[in-house]
Amino acid sequence: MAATESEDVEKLFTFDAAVMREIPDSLKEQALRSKDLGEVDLDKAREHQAHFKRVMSDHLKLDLTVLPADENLPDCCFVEDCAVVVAGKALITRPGDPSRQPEVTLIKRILGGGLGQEIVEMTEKGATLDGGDVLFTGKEFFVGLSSRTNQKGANSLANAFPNYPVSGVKVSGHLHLKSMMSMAGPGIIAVGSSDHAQKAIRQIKKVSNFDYMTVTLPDDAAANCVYINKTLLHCSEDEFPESYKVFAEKFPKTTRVPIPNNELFKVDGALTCKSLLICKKPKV
Ligand code: CIR
Repeated sequence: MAATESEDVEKLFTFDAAVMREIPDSLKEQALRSKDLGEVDLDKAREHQAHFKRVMSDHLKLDLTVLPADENLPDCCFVEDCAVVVAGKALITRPGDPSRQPEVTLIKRILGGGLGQEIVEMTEKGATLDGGDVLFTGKEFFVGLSSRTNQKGANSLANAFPNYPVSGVKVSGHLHLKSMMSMAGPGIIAVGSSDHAQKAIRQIKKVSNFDYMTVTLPDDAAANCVYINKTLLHCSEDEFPESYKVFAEKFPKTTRVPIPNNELFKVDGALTCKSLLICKKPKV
């Protein structure tokens, strides 16, 4: 990548604000989940959420908006699924599970209000899209075609962001595309080692318009990390010791912050799903 080109991509991973949402009590019994991984300890989940908020505001110095929980929306703390935000524009999604669709109302109000984002809505009938299926590399989008996101949803994304190529990737074995991969830096995709994850990354390599480096993690869940303001937020050593080692070895010079997440993981919550990252003053 030429120097200016890589600086432009870096700018797209640079943020000055974030939106999160508190965890409702109803999450424990009613949040959607793909398998039974045991009961969620709400106190611990909220401790983890508080830790993440501190990383966002104190460490990363983001202007953090924390929305109140809504007991009627048990999955409302997974804000990533409600919008795709790039360089001042926010596509408000239609989440694939109907129980989650009302979550977008407040997210739209906040993004289009004080956070000053240009709002685009999904108008195509039958289109569904979860933010957890959207992998933005800074140069193009890959969209997981999953139980939550369909081709029409991918088309809506392409219409909203016409400057970037959009390619669909079939998701198997996981809720979302980003349940098994994510950006670990500009041009670097962290990916899990399961057959499902490897199948997905092979599809990406076939259809991508640019070259990417991949870092393979022993655990698919650990391949969901967040690269923001030159800092890599990733799994904790307790939860995924082998994957933690890989992050330490492959990113020796990057500031890394481990994030505990084992309670929300029981209801398919990954690290990326906890926040929407915003640039109030985009420079690209
Ligand atoms: C759901 O099934 O919709 C929630 N329990 C978890 C959503 C997690 N979203 C994400 O990682 N982007």
